[in-house]
Amino acid sequence: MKQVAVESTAEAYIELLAARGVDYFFGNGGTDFGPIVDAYAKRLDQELPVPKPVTVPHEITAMAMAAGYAMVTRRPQVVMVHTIPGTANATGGLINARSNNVPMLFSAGRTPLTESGLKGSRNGGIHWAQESRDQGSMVREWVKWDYELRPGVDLEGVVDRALAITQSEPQGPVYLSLPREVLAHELESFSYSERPRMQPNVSMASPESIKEVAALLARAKNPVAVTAALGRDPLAVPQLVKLAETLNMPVFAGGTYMNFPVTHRLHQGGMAGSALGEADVILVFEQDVPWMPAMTSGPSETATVVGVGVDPLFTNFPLRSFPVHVNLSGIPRFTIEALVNALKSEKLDAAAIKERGERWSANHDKVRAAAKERALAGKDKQPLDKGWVSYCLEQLRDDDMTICSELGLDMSQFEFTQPQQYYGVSTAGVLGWGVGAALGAKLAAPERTVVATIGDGSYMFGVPEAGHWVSRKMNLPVLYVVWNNSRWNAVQSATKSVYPDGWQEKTKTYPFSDLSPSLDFEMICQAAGGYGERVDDPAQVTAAFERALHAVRVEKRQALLSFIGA
Ligand SMILES: Cc1ncc(C[n+]2csc(CCOP(=O)(O)OP(=O)(O)O)c2C)c(N)n1
Repeated sequence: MKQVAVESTAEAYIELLAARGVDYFFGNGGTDFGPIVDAYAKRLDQELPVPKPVTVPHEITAMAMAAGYAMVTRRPQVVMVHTIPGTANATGGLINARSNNVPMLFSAGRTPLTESGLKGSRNGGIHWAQESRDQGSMVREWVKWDYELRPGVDLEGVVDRALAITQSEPQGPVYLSLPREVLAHELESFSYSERPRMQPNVSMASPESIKEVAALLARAKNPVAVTAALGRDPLAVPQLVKLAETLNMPVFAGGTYMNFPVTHRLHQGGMAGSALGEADVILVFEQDVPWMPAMTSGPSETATVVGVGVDPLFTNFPLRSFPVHVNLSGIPRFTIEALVNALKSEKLDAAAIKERGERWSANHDKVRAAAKERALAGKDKQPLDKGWVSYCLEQLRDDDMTICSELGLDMSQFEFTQPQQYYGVSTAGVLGWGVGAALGAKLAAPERTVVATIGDGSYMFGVPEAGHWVSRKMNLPVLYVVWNNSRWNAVQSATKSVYPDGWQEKTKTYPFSDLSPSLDFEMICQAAGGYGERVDDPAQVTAAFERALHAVRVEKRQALLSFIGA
């Protein structure tokens, strides 16, 4: 046991978070924060251990920063917001974190429990109306666990449990509400065990099911792998490469993480589409929507679909009818490694594997050539072509660049090879993630060049002033690439998909998706001391990227390029 002098439960909480290895405390406070603020003031003054405090002027940004940081480091950070208002503003970020399986200790103050009599009791007009009968109910659907801290004696167990649960697979945020009197409770010392009381759950697929799938794969004529989020665990990626190479199995990998090197001869682009119809075994690695039932016929009746992931049933989804004929639930890196080993005892058909490899390698070359062709076809277009602008950035990209993508550029133009090179907004798609996620990624890996590629709509959802302020305050030079098409294209195309010959198409009127006239977004970044440029000439795209990269890499200040695009 370690004993330290502390003045309050709030201070004990901060001591414990630091001892448990939490690096950052992203805060957006209110009247509930007094005990936390005071304890931080003391500990910063006395140079006592703390998770570094980061003031974030909007909850959307705070949640996305913690998520971006955790996506890079795989370690949970703390976000604390103000009672019910802060919880309400943060909920979108929480839904993204849940959907992206990002660990996080999300917390909020709670209005003081008592009307008078205790240190921290109510003393503000808001303290009555801000009470929720059950504050956790605001977010319970999106967290794995929630709790309200009672008088501080259980503090250590509660924090250890929160951190262990958020890191157990499938990972996702937990919620802790912290009443002001509980935080303000006066203490003289705090004793805690230096060893965390518990570890996260780890699960593995059974040896029998691994053997069954290895035998299936050995016999398969056309095995196909699809994945959207396997690369959340970077160590799973080389394992999938090994498995794919053993069988010369094609891999369709798009989604929210870098799951399989795009330059690999077995990488076949994003969604599998018609290739599924010919497959006899389909391995679905961490993919919530492996095909679109309304658009593709999907696999044949006789194909076997194998789910590989921490929860191949996606238990949180109310409706999901994709087959999981064989369920290899467990940490995918272990499952894939076990499959590779099990295949060593199977009899493989070397000639068939060789032929398959040649076929898919040729298809890979076609997919890459088609992407390049699409980009070059746009090289003279005005308004700018998304493929062309993306291609130009790809030509300048090095291994040390991280791209956080939220509808800004065309990800099929990028040839990512390592997990740290790409992160995408969750498939739950609560927009407003990109601005903050890029800041979190930069905080996690300051040596990398971090680029956020964001639609103009998504940029505005992300409360950009809050992000630019944090960037300036914390010296986090991120490059923002804003696709300024003066519209919500997603809403327009979704309308068109349901009404291809409808009134929108006939009249070219766009209620609820027209964002014109657009803003001079570059000036918003300039207002925060950053470099900002509007780009509308396709011949200037590369030079503009070079100027902006110079600003973030050499001048060490944030930059924003606003591409006037289609
Ligand atoms: C918080 C939130 N509100 C609304 C939506 C619905 N929505 C999905 S895409 C989109 C438009 C995004 O615009 P932009 O970033 O400019 O990209 P574009 O559609 O032009 O490609 C909207 C409004 C959402 N996903 N999240």
